[in-house]
Amino acid sequence: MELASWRLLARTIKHADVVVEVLDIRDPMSTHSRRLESMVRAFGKKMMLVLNKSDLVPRRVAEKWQSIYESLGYAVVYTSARARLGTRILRAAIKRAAGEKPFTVAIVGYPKTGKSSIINALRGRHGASTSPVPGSPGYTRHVQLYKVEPGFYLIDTPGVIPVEGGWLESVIRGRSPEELADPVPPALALLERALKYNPRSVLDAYGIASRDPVEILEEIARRRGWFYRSTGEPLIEEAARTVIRDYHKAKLLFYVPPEEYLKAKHRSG
Ligand SMILES: Nc1nc2c(ncn2[C@@H]2O[C@H](COP(=O)(O)OP(=O)(O)OP(=O)(O)O)[C@@H](O)[C@H]2O)c(=O)[nH]1
Ligand SMILES: [Mg+2]
Repeated sequence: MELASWRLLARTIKHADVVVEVLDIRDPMSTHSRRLESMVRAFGKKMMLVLNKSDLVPRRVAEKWQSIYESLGYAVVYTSARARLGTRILRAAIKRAAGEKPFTVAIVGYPKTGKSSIINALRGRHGASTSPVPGSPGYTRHVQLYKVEPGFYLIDTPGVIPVEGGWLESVIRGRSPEELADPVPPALALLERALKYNPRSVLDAYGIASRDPVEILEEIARRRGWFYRSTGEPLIEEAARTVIRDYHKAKLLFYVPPEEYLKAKHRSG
């Protein structure tokens, strides 16, 4: 399954002139794929980063992340597809990176980073029409080309990077709670992270003042009337799935400050 996904991603990249990787600005380091990057490099394609969901962080944080990635040599833009912020800048940056028309751009990234929203935002104002990719037998069926403007095409495929990594990482990378054998450990880790980076996050999301992740899950379950029928204990698995979903929906709101990158860099020398 995962292998097939990487293969599909490779084929998407092969068809593109520019590859745009969409990261979640709440945690860009965890939603940045090294493996994707080496694939893009191997195909000799140009690459850009988009830090999306910038409406969820203060502006200075968005700017700091942008300057960090710029200092690492990336072409990078921050956007909010939801608030339609930065999409004009993104369109211009893609054109700069792509050079001469016609060109084709693949929008890729981990699940739920906002790829489709960005495609819509990029196309929106132009009322673009769709047309299938000409040629390339066997592949044509899966690919849709969207026209942003004449000579500027977007490839819409499942440009989804297969989710790998540990359980906390995989949740931050968009893995749905339904796909997890046990949602409790990642939910506990997520709550810990939320309390660390935004001490008010749990209070704001649930009105719960506790700072103990297990207690928080129990309290969420209790308040919603979720109990094990056999023992009457709070059904924390259901609460855990709720917490994970709420991070994805940004109801449980926190972000990793850019200073963490500088610390991680320091640690790794
Ligand atoms: N706050 C905020 N939410 C966003 C933004 N862009 C997308 N979202 C939300 O994030 C969720 C995922 O957005 P999609 O555009 O479907 O993301 P995707 O990357 O195409 O998702 P998959 O196709 O499932 O991989 C949706 O609930 C969007 O409303 C943004 O800029 N800000
Ligand atoms: Mg999508």
